[in-house]
Amino acid sequence: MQEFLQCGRYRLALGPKDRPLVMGILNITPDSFSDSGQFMPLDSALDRAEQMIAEGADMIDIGGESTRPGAPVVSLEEELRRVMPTLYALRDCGKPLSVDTYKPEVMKEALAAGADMINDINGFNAPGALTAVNESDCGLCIMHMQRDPQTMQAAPVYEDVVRNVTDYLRQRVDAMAAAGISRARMCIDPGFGFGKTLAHNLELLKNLEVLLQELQLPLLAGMSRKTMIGMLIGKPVEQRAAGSVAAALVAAAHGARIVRVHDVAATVDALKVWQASRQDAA
Ligand code: YH5
Repeated sequence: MQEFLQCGRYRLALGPKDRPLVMGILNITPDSFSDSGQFMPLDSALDRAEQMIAEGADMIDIGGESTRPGAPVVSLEEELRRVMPTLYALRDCGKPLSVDTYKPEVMKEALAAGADMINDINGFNAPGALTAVNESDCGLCIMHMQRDPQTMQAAPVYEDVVRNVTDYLRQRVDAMAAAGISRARMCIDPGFGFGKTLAHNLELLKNLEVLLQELQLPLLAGMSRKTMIGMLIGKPVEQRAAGSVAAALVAAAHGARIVRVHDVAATVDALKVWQASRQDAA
């Protein structure tokens, strides 16, 4: 298993003894800006990013399209209008900047502007996605999704969810390696909530070790505030912080090396306590 992730300007320590890294979520979407239908103004986005960094975020994941189940598709132009100013403004914030996109044109623009990582919920499947990231040395998060954000939660079915997700990720990793992309840049993600029932999500969570064993790549887990947490605790999205922190710890205990979260301060505290209690901690 590789002990670091090549991530643009950064080389992130992800050994088994290192504390898992916290990726703070920065949504630049209308539904993330509480009091109007407008998209988040640049100032609020920068404030939120600075706050997450002060709270201990190890990296920032900038997203311009909501991929919540059934959320509307955003045009290329609109996504660029949301993501690019934020990316330029945060370029020298001292932390690796990830961009959450499945559009090759956004990947190219983001990398030209200095993004350190591309986080693709579609596993770099779009025509042109591999070419878009090939020439750079950015980190790559390869996520599993069944179908697409509009239809994925209709009736997800798997023969064996752990097997199917592992096979999908292996196929993507192999295709990317065949295109000349170094494995040192890759991390994998089972895609919690992306075409999965609660039972599927829990089956994956309990078996992250299988993905790790089979693919030998660092694993990123994103469960923060998702419906699976809501179903387990019976609470609306604004009351899911403690449940989300617990999910992040469980993922870490099962071998996740990066957790993607909204509640950065609470997650960092929890991971510090967990890390100190480990027999083999660095
Ligand atoms: C992920 O798991 N998820 S966007 C619905 C929610 C709350 C949060 C109903 N991008 C992932 O965060 N990238 C997203 O409440 C991601 N892994 C990676 N790598 C969906 C999301 C969310 C959806």
